[in-house]
Amino acid sequence: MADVQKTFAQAPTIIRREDYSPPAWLVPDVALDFDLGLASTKVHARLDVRRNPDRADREPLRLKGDGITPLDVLVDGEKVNDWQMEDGDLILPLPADAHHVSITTDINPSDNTQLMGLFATNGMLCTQCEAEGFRRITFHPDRPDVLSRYTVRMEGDARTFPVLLSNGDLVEEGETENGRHYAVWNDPHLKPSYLFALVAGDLVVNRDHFTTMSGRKVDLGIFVREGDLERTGHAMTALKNSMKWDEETYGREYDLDIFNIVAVSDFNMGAMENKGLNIFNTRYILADPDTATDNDYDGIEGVVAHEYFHNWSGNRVTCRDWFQLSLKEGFTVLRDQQFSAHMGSEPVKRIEDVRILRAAQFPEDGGPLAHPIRPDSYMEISNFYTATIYNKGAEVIRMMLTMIGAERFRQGTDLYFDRHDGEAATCEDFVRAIEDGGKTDLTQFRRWYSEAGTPHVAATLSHQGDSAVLKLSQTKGAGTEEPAPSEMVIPLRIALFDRATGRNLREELVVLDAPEKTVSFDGFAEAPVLSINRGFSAPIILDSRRDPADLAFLSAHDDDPFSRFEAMQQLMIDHLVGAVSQDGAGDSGHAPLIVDSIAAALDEEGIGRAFLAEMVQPPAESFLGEQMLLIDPAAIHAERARLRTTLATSLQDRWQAHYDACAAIPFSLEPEARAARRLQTVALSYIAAADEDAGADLAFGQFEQANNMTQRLSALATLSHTQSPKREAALDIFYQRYREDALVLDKWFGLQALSLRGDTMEAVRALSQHPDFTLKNPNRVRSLYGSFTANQARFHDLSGEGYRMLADLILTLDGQNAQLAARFVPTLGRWRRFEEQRSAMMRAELERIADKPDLSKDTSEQVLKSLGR
Ligand code: B3K
Ligand code: ZN
Repeated sequence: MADVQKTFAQAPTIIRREDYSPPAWLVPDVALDFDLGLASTKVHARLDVRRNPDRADREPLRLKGDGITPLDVLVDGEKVNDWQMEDGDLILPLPADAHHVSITTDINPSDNTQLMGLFATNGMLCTQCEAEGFRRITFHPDRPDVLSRYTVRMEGDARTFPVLLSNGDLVEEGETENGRHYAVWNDPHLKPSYLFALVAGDLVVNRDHFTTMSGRKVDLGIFVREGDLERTGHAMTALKNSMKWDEETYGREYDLDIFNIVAVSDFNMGAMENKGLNIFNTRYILADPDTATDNDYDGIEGVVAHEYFHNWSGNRVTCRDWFQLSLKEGFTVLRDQQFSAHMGSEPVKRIEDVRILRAAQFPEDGGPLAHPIRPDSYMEISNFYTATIYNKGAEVIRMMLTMIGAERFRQGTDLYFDRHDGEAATCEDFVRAIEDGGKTDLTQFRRWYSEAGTPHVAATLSHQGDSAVLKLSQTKGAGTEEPAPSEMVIPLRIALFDRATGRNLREELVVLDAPEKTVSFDGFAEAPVLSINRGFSAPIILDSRRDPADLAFLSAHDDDPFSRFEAMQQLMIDHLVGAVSQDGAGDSGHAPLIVDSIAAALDEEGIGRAFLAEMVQPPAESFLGEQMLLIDPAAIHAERARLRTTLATSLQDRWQAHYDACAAIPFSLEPEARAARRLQTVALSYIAAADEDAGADLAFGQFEQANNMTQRLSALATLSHTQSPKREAALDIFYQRYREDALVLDKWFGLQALSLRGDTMEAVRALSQHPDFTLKNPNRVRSLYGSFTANQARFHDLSGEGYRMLADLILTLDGQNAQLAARFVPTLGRWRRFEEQRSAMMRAELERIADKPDLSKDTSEQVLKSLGR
């Protein structure tokens, strides 16, 4: 009996999309009063509650709570005692249709290691409420379809908390007694509780302003800790550029007089789009050339834009329930991708986006945690902030754009924003607005919202008489025992090239919307070369057997840069997959063709350096693994390294020439200089692959002379893989120089965990005991263990030590930061894809985690699903 009860108590409740019903009570107004303290904050919440006229039943008021107890409860000003607690929630019977409910709670922000709700970080207070953190502050329906107007008063010690911020406009501030002060903020916009934010602390501010398209002046502020102000310029520029771009591209104007950003160092995610008060991980705000790489600059620009764009896609139009998460996240990712492409290089940005999709989303979609972009059920919503919801969600909306064109898409989004402004909407509302505004029919296209899994498309081009005939077919569940015909709507941009001249003869959008389709192109006396899924027009896996000579041709002649890159990648994939499956007999592959094609690209006049840097790198080991039925990480690593060595030695002079040309360009943040650094990094790694000692010498020289973090770090990364004595020297110099700078120290941890040296496992274990390592800071945890799990060759060591170390980490973290702990589970969750020995060890570690009593809901869900329970 005891066991049955235990199992019952442990099995987390499953929340289902089909069970949605509108809220029983609405809360048009919320007034919050905070008496601030790091160890004790008293929260007095006054909720104006009304029965929802759409609901006929007379439910009591149920307010969600998580780990809080009410100190007192008042209804219409009178203390009441007839409330009950159930699973942490407060249930209050209410006689009439409208009441004022006041509740006081007392919380300890310093004890809040989950970093959800109100928590203390570096002597300041800040909040994170999405998805269900508000209920850790006070009792509330805490669901995104309950929208309220918020007034927030906070009071606290003026020296500890000189800055007091919340959403909306500052309406009053002043001093009280005993060195205390207060501020009152009012947000005129209706918002769900997950967008509530409060910050109190000792911060300095970079102030600027932006004039909107209708001529309104908006005060902008980026709040950081003393000493960090100098590093906020890039984020501010990114913010202003985002505001302008959203006006020009989507017609969206900012709607308050103030837009503030606060940067904090302990944060579970990248940033949070709270209305008028975005809270950021410092990592996505702080940058200067001495401490941030070019990639960091791009990350900041993209995340600042993403959070800003949420003001419309997320805040003005929010989600009805959490199953609709992709409504705001998928659309906002698409918007930030478009913005970054506009600010930088469009093809290079597309290559990066596809790399991320393939590295993070494809494995998820093919594994035990696969879910549609609009899931049907969940146990813990925090587990659904996934690459599927975000990145595949963006791809699905991008396909709509591809099919109807920019103008009609804009008419669709205009209608969406008009129709649903101030509402909590659904994915279905979005699709309908695109249909109505964009004058199109997306009936069948909607399958992308309900089906998980990456569709596989097979394409063959044959030549008959004067026609080129393209045969397409699609399947789902490839790699499983029963691949089945599929009926997704798949827009494929194609082009046909003349083999003799390299000219693009025909370009078209072919929409595959049946299990099979044949399209004929007339007027081709000779068989053309097919370029397909150009620009990655659909998030699919192309199964076609491509002639290596055709791929080499496209890598040189395709006029879509993405497709050139793709052809080169495919050539390398075919070679490496063949080499791995032939068990080391990879010489029979396409290595000579790859060498020639890359040589040609390296010699090509006018090819962009940033693009070239992408083009010449083999696909990631994780993505190569995806192409195989059973993954053998050691074999993949060995073959990939072999190809790299071949490229390195056969093209040694060219790498050196490019290296020298790039290194000669003085530092600036201009695109040409950045592109040169990107290529220089790749060239350096090839130089070291051909000759480790020469590479280490060159890298050490670069390390010593560098006047910026990009070159310093790429040199250190190259050194980190070597046995050179200069490696330790450089790591030590770097550590001494940056030991006080948390974000740079994260790089130092991460780079050692990514080292390909045979002793990396021991190094990671030693680093976990380093005085600067802490499990309390999510960035630091990710920098060491996130990097190590990405190090396919070393993490998947046959000893199984890597798996044990990861499981130990998850078990330790689970009690203190469940969200962070659960994020590490999917790595082990891939166990079924690995060869027998590794697979068994990974599974055993999952079992060990599952056996822990009191496992968090977050980790349980991921572990149970990974084990197929
Ligand atoms: N909406 C937040 C993510 C919240 C994650 C909660 N576990 C950041 C973003 O996507 O913009
Ligand atoms: Zn987002």
